[in-house]
Amino acid sequence: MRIDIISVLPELMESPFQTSILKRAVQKGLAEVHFHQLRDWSIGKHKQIDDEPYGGGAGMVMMIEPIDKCISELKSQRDYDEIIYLTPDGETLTQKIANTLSIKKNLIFLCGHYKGIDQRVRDLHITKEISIGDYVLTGGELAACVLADSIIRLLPGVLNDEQSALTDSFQDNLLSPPIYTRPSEYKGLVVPEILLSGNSKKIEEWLHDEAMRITLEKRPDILD
Ligand code: 6GU
Repeated sequence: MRIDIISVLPELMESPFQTSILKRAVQKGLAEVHFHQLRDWSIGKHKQIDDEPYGGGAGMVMMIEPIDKCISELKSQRDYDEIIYLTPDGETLTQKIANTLSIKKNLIFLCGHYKGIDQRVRDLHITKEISIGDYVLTGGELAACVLADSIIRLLPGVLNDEQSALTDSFQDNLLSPPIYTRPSEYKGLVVPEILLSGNSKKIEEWLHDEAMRITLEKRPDILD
């Protein structure tokens, strides 16, 4: 998979891809992440990329020309499955969306800033708009990192068996059951006996019952 991320602040997104699991995914060639500084497609000697909104109002608007030039150049090099605009008014990211995007080959993420982008960019190029939740960030960059992380960890070979994405919360519309590790007792707090029993069938049943109980308690809305 290849992800091209367009932003005025690409440096904000470097470390997540230089650390731990995402770093290894990139090193193994399972994911390619390319950053594009939007100012490289800016106009005039002032490197302008934003301007005042027509009709007035507070805040600046990201101009169509630099974004169109950048996206058009990328599109001339390969076919993209989706061109995604990260925006608080997009569709809220879910595990289902991450799953769907994880089987694509080439993606563009466009990070918004200021008041947003000229509507004509959305009409011309954008195929999907994604938000990571009902709150407002200073820009789309952190959301782009969240989206990329949720997708890349699903690519075959990125996680090992112990980290398997198949047992994630949400993957089967259930939250994860409680987990424990040594010691079996700490300051009088004990691990449920069943987990120490060695009876794998009983343990599996218990884990499923606990997952169900916790989902009913915390997130009944995600149950089928
Ligand atoms: Cl994608 N962008 C911004 N600026 N704020 C957000 C968001 C995106 N998702 C949630 N809040």
